[in-house]
Amino acid sequence: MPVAIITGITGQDGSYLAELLLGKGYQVIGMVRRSSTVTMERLQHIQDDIIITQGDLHDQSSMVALIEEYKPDEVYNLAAQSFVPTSWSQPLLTAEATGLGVTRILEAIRLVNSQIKFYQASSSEMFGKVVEVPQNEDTPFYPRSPYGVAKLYGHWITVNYRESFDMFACSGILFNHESPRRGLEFVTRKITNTVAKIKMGLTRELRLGNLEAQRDWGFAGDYVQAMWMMLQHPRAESFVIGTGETHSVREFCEVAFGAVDLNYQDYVVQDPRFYRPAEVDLLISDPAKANTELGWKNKTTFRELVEMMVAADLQRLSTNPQGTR
Ligand code: NAP
Ligand code: F7E
Repeated sequence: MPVAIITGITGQDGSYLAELLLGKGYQVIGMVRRSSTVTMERLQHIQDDIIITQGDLHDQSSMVALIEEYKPDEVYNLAAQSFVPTSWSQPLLTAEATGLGVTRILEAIRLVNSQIKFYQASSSEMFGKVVEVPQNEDTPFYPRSPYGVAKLYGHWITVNYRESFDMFACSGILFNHESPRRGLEFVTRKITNTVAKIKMGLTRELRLGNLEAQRDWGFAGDYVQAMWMMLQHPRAESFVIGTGETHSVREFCEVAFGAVDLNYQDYVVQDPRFYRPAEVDLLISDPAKANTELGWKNKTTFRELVEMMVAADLQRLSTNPQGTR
């Protein structure tokens, strides 16, 4: 039975990846940081099938102990401080966790068993103020937030350990991916959750920042398959994963409100509190390499994604108004 460790298993992607790997017959070990409350909401349905163990990206020895104890075949590093606005208010924490945390786990692998395959969750935020449209594996980087800068460090240290120590270390440069399990502060889920609340008469407006920002949004369930495919590929490389389409926040609102027969213009209020010190205006992927070399294809359309998220929020609010999923 292959063994996989997932850091960040309590997050959106961690829960989908755990489901995928269990379905493929893996023993799944999830690293979670110590917390005073339970953060297992996304894992309730598979909690009995996985092993949960404590560890923290800030703590080198917990990483070494984890690798020594569970002897994994594969390690997926999904843990990070992942919310871009927080990276301006907590830039050093972001650098420590999202950046240096990658070196800590790579070092643990190198010291214990350098044959273990490693996946790093890199991000389209590294392209930032894009110098090329669309963005592929060879597009130069220009990050626009402390988060993007930290991810860029994580990406390059992954490439460097691959080249320095011949480790099977992959960097997946994933464009935005969403789902009904997306955290409530990210714009897609903020929109679909508020649309559902408005439809049910629980609130009357949706306050947002920049409506013109454009993103390449896909479905997280499709993207975790690409993570696994990268580690089954004959060579460790970097891959761009995205849909190849871009849509604005305004367009997301239009489709989300439209899904419940409402007009977004009647409810959306622009609020300067949600503008960023530096914005990423346009992201659009060129996933040709993943399509041909991995055989990975995006399956969910933009409209299907938005409608799936609105439907899930309506369903959740009608049965469990306090829960987040
Ligand atoms: P997410 O929902 O925010 O999950 C982040 C995970 O990291 C959570 O499990 C969190 O644990 C954990 N974590 C945070 N700090 C930690 C620490 N110091 N030690 C151990 N664990 C820690 O993120 P996601 O959307 O699933 O994304 C997964 C990864 O892909 C992240 O690295 C993100 O930056 C990257 N990424 C995401 C996207 C996207 O569009 N979703 C695109 C490109 C790259 P708690 O539950 O305890 O908070
Ligand atoms: O913002 C605009 C905002 O916070 C998307 C993370 O998973 O994907 C994510 O980063 C856009 C931005 O995601 C609001 O200005 C407008 O242009 O949903 P987001 P993100 O910053 O793109 C990348 C790939 C990651 O790697 C990250 O971990 O939407 N926007 N109004 C807003 N954004 C938020 N959050 N809230 C608003 O009210």
